[in-house]
Order: sequence, then structure tokens, then C-alpha cells
Amino acid sequence: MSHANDLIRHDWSLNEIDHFFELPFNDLLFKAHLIHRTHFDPTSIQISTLLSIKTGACPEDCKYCPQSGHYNTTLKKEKLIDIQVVLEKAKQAKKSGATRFCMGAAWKHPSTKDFPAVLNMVASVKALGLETCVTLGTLTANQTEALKSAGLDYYNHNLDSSPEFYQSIITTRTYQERLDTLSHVRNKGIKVCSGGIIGMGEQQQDRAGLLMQLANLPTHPESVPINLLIRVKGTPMENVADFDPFEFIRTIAVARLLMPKSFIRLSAGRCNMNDQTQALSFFAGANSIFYGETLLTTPNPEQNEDLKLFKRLGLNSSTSIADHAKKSENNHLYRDVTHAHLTTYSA
Ligand code: SAM
Ligand code: DTB
Ligand code: SF4
Repeated sequence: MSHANDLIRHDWSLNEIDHFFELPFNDLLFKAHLIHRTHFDPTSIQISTLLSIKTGACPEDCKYCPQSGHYNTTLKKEKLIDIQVVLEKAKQAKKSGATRFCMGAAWKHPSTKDFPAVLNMVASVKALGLETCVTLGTLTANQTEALKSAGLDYYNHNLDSSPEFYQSIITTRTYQERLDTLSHVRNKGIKVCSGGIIGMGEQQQDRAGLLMQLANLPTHPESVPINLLIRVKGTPMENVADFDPFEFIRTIAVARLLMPKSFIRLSAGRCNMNDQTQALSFFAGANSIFYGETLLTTPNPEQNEDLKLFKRLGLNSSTSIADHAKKSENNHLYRDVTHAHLTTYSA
């Protein structure tokens, strides 16, 4: 009998991925959900909370981003914030049920001047008993090593789109630089959080290209944030057309099929999704969210709204990743996937 672990692959072709995208919606969701419950308890959602530790005036020109210094958004810029503020927010996040605290800085890369303070933030948040994540832009191997020593669990560094589309949305860095940082992070033993943005005017082949890049990394990212573009006034993407929610859900489902054991995070853009889109995304394989009323600089659903939705859908926030694994191990229903079921998975 074929075992679910046989299906962890790193050699996906664009043709295979296109085939998944082209499946009838119900067939795709069925396959993705089956794989999802083979590896996870489908009622359990991991929650992360975000904090912007340095806001705006970023030298990069990412066309989607309210924090780029190249565009005229109404964002209030802020230098690196004080560690006491960070710790206060982290304690609140823990109290609200977050298991991971993610700190983001609008930098091309961390400066020598600010880096020691960030290392201190990582160590201090870790000491509160939270998983730590930072997103600081490009890293050198030495900086990565220092973050690991400070106790960093995850580094968020998104590939954001296909290599082809990337060139039309960012000109101040290359795709290869992103891949190099991901490889430093992996080599130093920090877990990888890498995903992208959907709904920027890219084609389906770009969504397939992004997922192929992520799924063909030597090790799948442990965490894959899928952001729906937030169209921020003043950025070049403020007037991009509405994105079809079914295509968004398809993208989640394909991510689940390609990276069966990764946490797929329903990330930015939830304020523009109705409850049904979020519910179908959870069915399709999303099992993580950003929780809390702001992302980095833009609004996120109110915590109360998320709690109500979880209740209506019978979802629970997982208290820890270990707990997540235990729940799914213990539930034989999820493990009991027959050969007949698994053959429906093959492309
Ligand atoms: N400066 C670092 C970097 O770019 O890697 C870290 C912070 S950056 C804001 C983190 C991620 O936020 C980006 O990679 C992108 O995926 C996401 N993001 C930024 N602006 C967004 C928007 N308007 N809508 C959706 N996602 C967005
Ligand atoms: C990710 O993929 N999404 C988060 C987190 N990683 C750092 C950031 C979303 C940012 C949305 C725009 C803003 O709030 O500034
Ligand atoms: Fe800077 Fe990150 Fe925004 Fe790009 S996405 S402008 S690198 S903060």
C-alpha cells in the first residue's frame, strides 16, 4: 500500500501543477482535503500574531507594498521600536492564544546598527514561551547564524510570485537574492516561512510558477503564507481588478497538494474575504491565520469576528505545533487513507 509520505515531492512540473489548477473545483477540493486530513487535524488552526517593529520608508520598490519609500501612501513611518513595546504586544498576543509572534521590519536588509536590538527582541520574545518569527529582508549567512543563536524559530521571506512576474513588480532586487536568503535560513537550521501574494494581476501560470518554486525547494517551507493583495491607495496596485475568490481557494488547494505537510496560512486580505471563502479555504487545506486587528500596517479582522467564525465552523486554535501533531497522530480517521483514495491524488 502506498504511504502518504511517498507523496512528499520536490520535482513538480508546471504541467502537473497546471493540471491541478484545471481540475473541476469539487475534484480539486476533494483531493486537497483528503491530503490535508492525512497529515493534519482539519479542525485545528495555528495562529500567529504580527507586529511591525520598523515601519515605512523602505528602499525597495515592491509595487504592492504600503511601506515602500517609492510611493506616496499615507503611512506613518516609524524607526525601530522599543523592546518594551514589543514585549507588551507579545504578552498580549500570547494571552489571546497566539503560539507564534512574528516581527516585521521594512528593510532591504538589517543594518549593523539595528541588528543587535532585533537579536535582543528575538531572545526576549522566545523567553516568554512563544515561537519567534522575524522578517527583515535579505540576510547574510552570519546574520542568519546570529538569529539562530538568539533563539529564532522561523524566518519569513516570501517569493511572492513566479520568477517571471516578479521582475514586473520589484526592480530593486532579484528573485535569486530571495532564494539565497532562504537557503541561508535553511542551512542554519531556522524553519522557513515563505509564500506569496495572489491577485496582483498575475496569470494562473504565475500562481503555478510560485507554488512550483516553493514546492521544489530542497525542503518544503514549514509555513506557507498565501496573501490576497490588499490594494493600498498610493501604491501602483491600488486599482488592480477584484480577484475571483474561487481562484484564491484553488490556489490554497494546490498549495496543500504540493506541500502536504506544510502549514498553509490564510494571510493578508481576510478583511476582503467573506466567511464562506475563508471556510472553503480551511476545507481546501489552509490551517493557519494571522490573528489580531492589524497585520503590519493594514487592518485584519477583529479577534471577536475570528472567534465567532471558528465557533460556527467547529474550528479550534491549536495551542502548539506539538499539540497539532499529537491530535492528528491520535485520530485514526485521518490516518486511515486507503490506497484507493491515494490513487485519486495522482495527477
Ligand atoms: N521587508 C521584508 C520583505 O519584503 O521580505 C518583510 C516585510 S514585507 C511587508 C512581508 C510580506 O508582506 C511581503 O513579502 C508580501 O508578501 C506581504 N505584503 C506586503 N504588502 C502587501 C499587500 N499590500 N497585500 C498583501 N500582502 C502584502
Ligand atoms: C506575510 O506573508 N504576510 C504578512 C507577514 N508575512 C509578514 C504581512 C502582510 C502585510 C500586509 C500589508 C501590511 O499590513 O502592511
Ligand atoms: Fe520593503 Fe518588504 Fe514592503 Fe518590499 S514588501 S517594500 S521589501 S517592506
